[in-house]
Amino acid sequence: MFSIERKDFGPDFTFGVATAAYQIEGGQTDGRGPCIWDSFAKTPGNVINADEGSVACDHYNRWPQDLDLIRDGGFDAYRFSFAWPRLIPGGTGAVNQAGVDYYDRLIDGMLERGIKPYGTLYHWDLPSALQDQGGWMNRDIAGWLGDYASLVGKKFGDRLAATATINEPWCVAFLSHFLGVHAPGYRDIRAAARAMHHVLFAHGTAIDALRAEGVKNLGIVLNLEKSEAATDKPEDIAAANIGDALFNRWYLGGVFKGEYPEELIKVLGPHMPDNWQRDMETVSRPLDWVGINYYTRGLYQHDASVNGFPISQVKGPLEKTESGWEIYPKGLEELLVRVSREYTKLPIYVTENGMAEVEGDNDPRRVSYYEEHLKAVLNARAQEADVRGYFAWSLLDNFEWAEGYAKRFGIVHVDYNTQERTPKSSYRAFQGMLHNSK
Ligand code: IFM
Repeated sequence: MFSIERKDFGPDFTFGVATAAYQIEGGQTDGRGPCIWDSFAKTPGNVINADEGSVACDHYNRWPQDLDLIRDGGFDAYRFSFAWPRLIPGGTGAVNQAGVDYYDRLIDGMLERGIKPYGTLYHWDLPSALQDQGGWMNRDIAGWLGDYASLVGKKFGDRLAATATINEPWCVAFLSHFLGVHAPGYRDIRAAARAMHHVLFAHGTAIDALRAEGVKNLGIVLNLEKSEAATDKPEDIAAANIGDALFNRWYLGGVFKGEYPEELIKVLGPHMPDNWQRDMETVSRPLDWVGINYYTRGLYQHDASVNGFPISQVKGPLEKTESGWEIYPKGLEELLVRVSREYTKLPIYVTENGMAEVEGDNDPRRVSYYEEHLKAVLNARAQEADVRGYFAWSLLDNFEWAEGYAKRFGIVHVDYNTQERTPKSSYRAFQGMLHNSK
C-alpha cells in the first residue's frame, strides 16, 4: 500500500499506465509490415537471448483483458502507441484496414471502460521500407511522419484525449544512431547529428499535420535524466554539463526555445543537415503539454579517451534496479521544477516512470519506488511545477528492447508461456490508492 492518497494530487490529476506497440502487441499478421526492430532483433548479438516481438504479450488479441486490468486498477488513462507498420505497412502509401480496425476496437474499448486514450504516434517501430531510404537520417522523414500523423488524426483524432508525436527522441536519435544500442544500430556521428535534428523537425511537422486534422491536446514525450558530476572536480562538472546538453538540453532547447546547445553544435555542426537553422521554427511549434519520462540520473566524469564528447558515465553508489539504474526520486522532483522554471509553463505529465525488478508478483521494492517518485511529483507541484498526471511504466512485463524479456517492468506479471496475467503488489498498491479515494 502507498502512504499517499489520491486526494493529495487534487481532483483533476490523471493516473494512468503506459505501454508501447512493439513491446506488447505481437500480432505481426493481418497485413502489418516489417519494422526496424524486427530485423534488428533477428541480428545475432543485438538483443539478449535473441528475443523478439512477434508474439510479445499478445496484446493484439488479448487487449480486452488488458483494458479490464486498467479499469479494475482504477486508472483514468491508458498511454499506448500506434504501430506505424500496422497502419501503413510500407511507411508511406497504402493503408492497412485491419490495422485501422484494430485501433478502432482498442480505442472504443477504452472509452467503453471509462479509460482516456493517450496515443503516441511513434514509439520506435519505424517501417523497414523507410529505413531502406535512410530512416531518421533522411530529411523526408518529416513528410513521412506528417502523412502518417494525418491518417491517425483523421481516423482516431476525435477520440484521443491527448496525442504525443515522438516517444523519447534521445533514444530515437542518439541511442540508436550514435551509441548503436537500439535499432537501427548505427554508431556514427553524422548519422546521429542528422537523426537528432530530423526527429524534432518531424515532430513539429507532425504537430502541424495533427492540428490541420483538428486534433486537440498535442505534445511530445521527452526522456530526461538528472545529469550530475561524479566528483566536484571542474572537469567532471563540465562533463556533466555536456551530458546534460546531449540528453536534456538538445530536446528541451529545441522544442521550447528553437535552439540547440552551442557546445554541441561546435562538435556536431559539420555533420548537421544543410540549412538546419531554417527548420527551427517548425521544431519549436507551440504545444499543449509536455510529457517527461524519468527513470534515473546520469553520473559523468571527464574522459579524454572519448572522441567528440570527452565524457563517460560512472556507476553510482545508490541502490539500483534490475536494469542497474540508480533509484533517485529527487532527480524527478528537480527535473520537473527545472522544466517548469526554465522551459515551459505548459501542463507537464510524467508519461513514464517505473523500474525493472526480479520476476514475481510480490514486488515491494517497486511499491516503494513508485511511492517515492509520486512523493517527488507532489514536491514538484508544491514548487509550482504544473504536473497534471502520472503514468506508470508499465502495465505489463514486456519486450524491453535490447534487454529482451529478461527485464520486467510490469505492475502485472506476464507468463510468456501461457500469456497469463497476474497483478503484482505494485498494481494492488495503485488500485488501493485509486479506488479508495475516487
Ligand atoms: O521500455 C522502455 C520504454 O519503451 C521507453 N522508456 C523506457 C522504458 C524502460 O526502459
